[in-house]
Amino acid sequence: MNNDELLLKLLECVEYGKVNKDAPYPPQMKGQDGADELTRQALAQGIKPADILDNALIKAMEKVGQKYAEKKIFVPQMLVAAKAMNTAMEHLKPYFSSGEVRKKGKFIIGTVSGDLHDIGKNLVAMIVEGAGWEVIDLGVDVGSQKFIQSIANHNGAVVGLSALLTTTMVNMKSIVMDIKAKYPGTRLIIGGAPVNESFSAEIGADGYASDPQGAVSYLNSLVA
Ligand code: B1M
Repeated sequence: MNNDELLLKLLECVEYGKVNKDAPYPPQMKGQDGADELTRQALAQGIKPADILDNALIKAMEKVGQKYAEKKIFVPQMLVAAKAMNTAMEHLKPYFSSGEVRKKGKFIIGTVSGDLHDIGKNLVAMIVEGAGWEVIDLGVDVGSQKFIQSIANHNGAVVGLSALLTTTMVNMKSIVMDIKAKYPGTRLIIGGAPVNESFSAEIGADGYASDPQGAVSYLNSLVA
């Protein structure tokens, strides 16, 4: 398979939730290589990790989101697609997170309360780590207290909040307020599909990034 064919096949595997060769799901792809094998093959073939991410994995998730919005698929299909994406990302992680040894600072990140989406947050964590920051990843469904406890343990850390749902982005406001009340000097950046610059300003966050590179630029500007 040439590079384009391979990326297209990988996109399909993530879109339809084909995790690896042994996975019985989806039935029409039984016995075929899955996201696991094809990501390894793509790397072995010399395709850049950023191209694998942008041209196969993220595109697949966009298709999955589109089909879900059109009610052509439902939550279980989104879940298997996410599983396939996470399997592929495990192979890319070493390329994104092999940052320089000397760390620029600490970055605490979590997906906010009520929200279980972690693919975007994991990508931000990986790429920020690769840019030379120590990352403390608190996971998903993270509320004020967990962030505050982590700030207490990591003095001076910058905090990143991620949200993917319009129903959970509103939780960012109370988290920002609680953190600022306890640690007024803490710098906070938010991101995730439903939020934007003006929402960030409205809730009193210090920054907004639409993608991982934006988060890196914001963080680096603090230590420049
Ligand atoms: Co969910 N889901 N989901 N889902 N899901 C969306 C977000 C949705 C847009 C689908 C749709 O309707 N088209 C929709 C939200 C609608 C809305 O609120 N406007 C939706 C819904 C409705 C739901 C449920 C409510 C469905 C239900 O149960 N009825 C439910 C909620 C569960 C919960 O959280 N409490 C739900 C559940 C799930 C799964 C668990 C099945 C699964 C998540 C699995 C996982 O994450 N481990 C899932 C998935 C996979 C999606 C879609 C298809 C893909 C999300 C994704 O990973 N995108 C999504 C549709 C879509 O996004 N097109 C959808 C790829 C990822 C790389 O992008 O996360 O945007 P993203 O991250 C980007 C940027 O946003 C940015 O950088 C990342 C890389 O570029 N970024 C930051 C993110 N965080 C940042 C932080 C920063 C800076 C940048 O600084 C701190």
